Amino acid sequence: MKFTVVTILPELIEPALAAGVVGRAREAGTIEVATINPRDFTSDRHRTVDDTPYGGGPGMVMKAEPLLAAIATASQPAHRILLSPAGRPLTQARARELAQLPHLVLVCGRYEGIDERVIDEAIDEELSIGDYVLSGGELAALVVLDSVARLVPGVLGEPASADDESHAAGLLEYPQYTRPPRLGAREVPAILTSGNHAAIAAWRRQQAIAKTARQRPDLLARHAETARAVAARTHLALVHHPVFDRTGSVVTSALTNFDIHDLARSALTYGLAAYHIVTPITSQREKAEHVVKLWQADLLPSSRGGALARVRTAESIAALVAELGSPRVVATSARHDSFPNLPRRTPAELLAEAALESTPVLILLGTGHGLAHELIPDVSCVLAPIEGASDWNHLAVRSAGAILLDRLFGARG
Ligand code: 4FV
Repeated sequence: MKFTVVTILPELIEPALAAGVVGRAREAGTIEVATINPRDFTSDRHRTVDDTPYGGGPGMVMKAEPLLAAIATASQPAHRILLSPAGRPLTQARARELAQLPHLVLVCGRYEGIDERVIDEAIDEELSIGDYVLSGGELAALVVLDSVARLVPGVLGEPASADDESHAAGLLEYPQYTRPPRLGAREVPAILTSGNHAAIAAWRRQQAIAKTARQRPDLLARHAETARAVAARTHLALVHHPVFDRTGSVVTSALTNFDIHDLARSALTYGLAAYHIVTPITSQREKAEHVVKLWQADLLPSSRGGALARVRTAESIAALVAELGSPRVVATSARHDSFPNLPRRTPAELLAEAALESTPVLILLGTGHGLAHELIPDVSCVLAPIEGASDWNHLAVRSAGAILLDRLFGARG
């Protein structure tokens, strides 16, 4: 694989390639690294590559002609990348894709940036290594070069070592240990010297999830496998008692047909175990069971019937908790002041915690003016209220339910 770095400071690139796996790969010819200096494509005696910005403003801008001429000399086909804070974040997944390409041209800006017409004319992709501003693109180019080159076959001694490292599977890497077996009071986990490779692999998986949950819950939220696993043991309950009415009195609200259908469809969409309609009123439970039966005839998986097949009824929250066998009970609310003494959790935090457990998760959605919190026992935490752009938050429960499920289990772009 070939890398061409377009930079007015080539002396920043060479040293970084003088050692390490990438340096050795270059010596071995497994990868090729060249630099092209836009200054070599200037015609004035000052070899000018920058000028003042049109429209005024601080600093200088890199001129288009020397850059375009430099980029054009790079052998084709080439994928031309500009390193810029405006670029798409570099990820391990993108590094893996780029390592499949024959030639990357890495264009390094300096000063305030480059003339926009270079991007229009000669850049295929903008990449950023992070939301901060460097004095030049060279360090970012080296980060891309190193993260891509090490994935090129033949560069790493053991290609497999790239498979289960951090981010390879969307999780952080499990803890690593080597000799000595005891360091002061700290011992290497016994499982690792057990020789039981299946158990070691399972331990490492659990440790990777635990570390990701602890240190990068945002990553876990994007880890489809984890979301699917937690969703499959998550139950959604629509609670009609005890809830508040507009005056703050504790009441039993009436079941609506919409709520039966729409939340059932959301539950199926996000792969939940079941959707429970909780009401002490027998006739209301019978109504729900009747609606489900009505749609039984049409049980095509993609049909509404398929969604309703996951609808259950329960007389009370306590009965449902008993039926599920001490699930982790999670309350929801549109208000910040309900369930005052319970911990708040964002969907990512809840997913991270639930990922480390194996118990069912029961999410309570309140009807009316919300769950009568002091009357609902064994709630472990409350999901933070959904907040839109205005402080008006009276979403229909079926909308709030869909939003929360997407934040918990939705595929991330
Ligand atoms: C950068 C980044 C970055 C911006 C102006 C170069 C500098 C200067 N590149 N990820 N963050 N580039 O800050 O890639 O021209």
